[in-house]
Amino acid sequence: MVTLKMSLSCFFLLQISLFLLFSFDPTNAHGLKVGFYDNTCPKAELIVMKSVSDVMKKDPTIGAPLLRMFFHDCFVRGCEGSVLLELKNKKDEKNAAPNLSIRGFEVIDNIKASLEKECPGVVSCSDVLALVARDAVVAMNGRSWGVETGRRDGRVTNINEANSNLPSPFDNITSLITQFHSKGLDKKDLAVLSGGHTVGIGHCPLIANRLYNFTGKGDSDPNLDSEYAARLKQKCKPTDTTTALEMDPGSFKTFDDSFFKLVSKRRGFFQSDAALLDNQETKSYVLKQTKNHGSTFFEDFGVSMVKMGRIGVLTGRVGEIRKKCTMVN
Ligand code: HEM
Ligand SMILES: *[C@@H]1O[C@H](CO)[C@@H](O)[C@H](O)[C@H]1NC(C)=O
Ligand SMILES: *[C@@H]1O[C@H](CO)[C@@H](O)[C@H](O)[C@H]1NC(C)=O
Ligand SMILES: CC(=O)N[C@H]1CO[C@H](CO)[C@@H](O)[C@@H]1O
Repeated sequence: MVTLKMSLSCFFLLQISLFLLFSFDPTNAHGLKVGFYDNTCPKAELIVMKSVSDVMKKDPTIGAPLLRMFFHDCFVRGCEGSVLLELKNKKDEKNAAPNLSIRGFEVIDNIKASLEKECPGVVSCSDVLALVARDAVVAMNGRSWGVETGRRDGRVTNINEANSNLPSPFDNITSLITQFHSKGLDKKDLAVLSGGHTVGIGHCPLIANRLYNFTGKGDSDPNLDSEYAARLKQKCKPTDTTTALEMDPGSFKTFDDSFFKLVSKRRGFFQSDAALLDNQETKSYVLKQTKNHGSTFFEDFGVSMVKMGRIGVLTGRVGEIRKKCTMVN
C-alpha cells in the first residue's frame, strides 16, 4: 500500500516536473499564436495594416519587396529580425549579395516607431515583418490569413549566413527541395511559396545565362519558351546589369495565380521557377493551379506562410524586443 502510494506520488511529481519543464521551454515554437498582442497592444495589427496600406497607395511596387523581406528573414537564422540589423563593418545580412535589391527597410522602421509610441517595448521587429508580409499581400489583392505572433528578436546578423542559406535563382529542383526541407518546409510549400513571384521584379543578370549562354555555347535555356526568350532578350541585353523586368508581366502588382500559368507555359522567370516542372509533386501542384476551379493557391499560400513563419523562432524569454529594428538593445 505504502509503495503504491509512493509510486503514485512519484508519478505525479514526474508529471508536474515534466509539465514545468515544457511550459518553461524558452525555445518552443508553439509559443506563437494568432493575436498574441490582443491584450498587450490591442491596436498593433491595425497600426501595421493601416501603415502598409498607406505606403502602398503611394508606391504599389513596395508590396513585393516587403513580402520578400520576410522570406529572407526566416531563411537566415529563423524569423527573428536579423535581416533588419545593421553592423558598422557592413558584414550584415543586408549587405549580402542576395539582399542587393531588397527595399522597404524604411517602411519597417516607420511602423516600428509608431508601435513604440503606442506600446513601448512590446511588439518585436520579427513580428512586424510577419504582419507586414500578410498586409502587403492583402493590399495587392491577395487573400488574408491569421498571422501567428509572439516572436522575439535575435541579436546576431552575419553576411555569410545570408549567402549560404538563401536559395539562388540558378538552383535546380533537387537543391531547392533540400534547402526548403532543411527549414522544415516540404515540396508543396516550395511550390506554393514560389508563387510569391507572381508579384515584383527581377534583374537582368539573373536571367542573362538563360537568354544568351546557357551551356557556354551561346545558347539559351531549352526550358524557356523561345518566343518568351526573344521578348526578354529585347529588354535584357547581354551585359545589362541594371534593368529589372516584371516577373509576371502585366500583373506584377497583383497577387494572383498567374505565376503558375506562366511556369506551366515554360515562362517561369528564373531557372528556380522553371525547375518546379522537374519534380512530379511540384509539377502537379503547378498544373493544378492552372485549372479554372482547381486553384487552391490563395488558401495554400496563407498556410505555407504560417509554416515559414515558424522557422527558428525565438519565443518566451530568449531574444529581446528590439527598440529599433536596425540595432540590438
Ligand atoms: C524558391 C526559392 C526562391 C528563390 C531562388 C528566389 C529568388 C529571387 C530573386 C533572385 C529575386 C529577384 C531579385 C532582383 O533581381 O531584384 C526574387 C524576387 C522576389 N521574391 Fe523570391 N526567391 C525564392 C522564393 C521566394 C519566396 C518564398 C518568396 C515569398 C513568399 C519570394 C518573394 C519574392 C518577391 C515578392 C520578389 C520581388 C521583389 C521585388 O519586386 O523587389 N521569393 N526572388
Ligand atoms: C543540382 O544542383 C546541385 C548543387 O548545385 C548539384 O550538385 C547537382 O548535381 C544538381 N543536380 C542536377 C540533377 O543537375
Ligand atoms: C559563354 O560561356 C563560355 C563558357 O563559360 C565563355 O567562354 C564565353 O565567353 C561565353 N560567351 C559569351 C558571349 O559570354
Ligand atoms: C538595401 C541594402 O542594404 N542593400 C545593400 C545590399 O548589399 C549591397 C552590397 O553587396 C549594398 O551595396 C546595398 O546597399
